Amino acid sequence: MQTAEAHFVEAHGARIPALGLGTWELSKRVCSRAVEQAIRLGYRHIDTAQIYANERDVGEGIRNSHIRRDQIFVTTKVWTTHFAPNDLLRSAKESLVKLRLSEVDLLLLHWPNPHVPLTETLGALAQARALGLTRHIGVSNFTVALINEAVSACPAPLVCNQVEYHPFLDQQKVLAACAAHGMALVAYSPIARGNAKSSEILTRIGAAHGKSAAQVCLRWLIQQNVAAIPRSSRLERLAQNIEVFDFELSDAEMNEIFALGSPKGRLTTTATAPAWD
Ligand code: 1BO
Repeated sequence: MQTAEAHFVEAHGARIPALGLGTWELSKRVCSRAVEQAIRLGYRHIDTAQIYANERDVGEGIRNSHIRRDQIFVTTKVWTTHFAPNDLLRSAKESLVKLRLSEVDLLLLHWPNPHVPLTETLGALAQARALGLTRHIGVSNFTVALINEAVSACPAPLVCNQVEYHPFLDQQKVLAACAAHGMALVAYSPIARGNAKSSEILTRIGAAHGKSAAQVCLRWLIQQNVAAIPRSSRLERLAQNIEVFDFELSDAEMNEIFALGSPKGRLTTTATAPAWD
């Protein structure tokens, strides 16, 4: 059987494991246990963020798994209130202290912030990379226009844009912009926060492969060369989410799923996103 460890999305020298664990809204023991269990199940990519307030828990989970540091890909993100250059570097160092790591694999700007010049923030992000605080840098929740602006302004390659992406949200323009710049797309909320299971189409396609609607969503993303970071703290769900490398969706099935997407299918609300988004 094919395993998650063998699948990567590559961009500017970064090898991002195609299936990772998202940790948004996980905290304390639930978070550290989910991280530890995920790694034991074969996950090699863990995603956290300063604003999730769980970097300590994520670090503890990684240590408890006893995985070798070079076997695991760790992403964290700088929140928008720390985009002034000195503050960004200070904040990135603070994340490393909380994670108890000497560097992360990927450091992202979590959300665009129109109140701080992007060039300055990107300069500091590139400096974080030059200082060895992170191996790679990227952005999150960037629109096509902002991706183009960021790529021209950044002194170092941006390896990814992490955005909400699932069958009900059409992200083809963002995906095309990332591809045009050699950037990977990393999908958060990839199973639409559990909404996948109420889709008759996803359920039917899954049944044809002996898989769930959620597994179909993940497979659909991976077949687009997108990395997916589903969140779960339940062992059986963690195990199911990684069993997506032993089947293949046909072109007809892929297209049927693409047809479910709408530009209005976003689930991340202004209650969770910064007010200026
Ligand atoms: C506010 C957090 C959104 C996903 O990272």
